[in-house]
Amino acid sequence: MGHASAHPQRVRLFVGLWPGEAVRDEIVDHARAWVWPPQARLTHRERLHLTLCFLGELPAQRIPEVVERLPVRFEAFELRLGRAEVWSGGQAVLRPLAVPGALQMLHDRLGRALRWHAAPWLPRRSSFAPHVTLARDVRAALPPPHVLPIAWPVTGYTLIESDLRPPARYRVLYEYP
Ligand code: 3AM
Repeated sequence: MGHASAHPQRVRLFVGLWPGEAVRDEIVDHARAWVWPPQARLTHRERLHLTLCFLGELPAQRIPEVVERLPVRFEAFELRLGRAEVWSGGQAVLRPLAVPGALQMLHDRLGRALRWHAAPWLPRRSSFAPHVTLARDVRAALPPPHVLPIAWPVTGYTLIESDLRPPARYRVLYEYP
């Protein structure tokens, strides 16, 4: 593909929580307990994540600026993923039973840090609905009647590039702390 063209390369970035292997396995097991309609597109195991802050597209040469803004105060916390929902946009999600204060603060701190220099378009106030997307194009999907909460110890956050060129993939660019 003509990726190295006269146009500056643009990258689609977001900051998120990137589960470890054990948590990925548990989320995949959980997704198997749903009843999916045939058209459902399940999130591949290696793409499972929780978005903290979506930055959108920017020129690749601005990545260092973003990285410079990324370190914010961070306290480890644990999520308990246990709310399975289907959203009206056709997204099946698994959500934490509660939003720990440390998660909300991390979201707010990242928003402030990134809005100033790296991403002035970030909304000043945005409702934060932390979720892991399990599947898309889901009109009628049935979550399991009982969800055994998945404990996810969160020890840091990551800057991720969402490369939409086929085969679409996520690339972890930086990990904090
Ligand atoms: O698809 P999910 O929600 O799991 O949260 C969105 C997405 O994760 C967010 O970035 C993540 C990786 O694509 N996102 C994507 N497009 C967005 C947009 N246009 C967006 N957030 C806000 N506006």
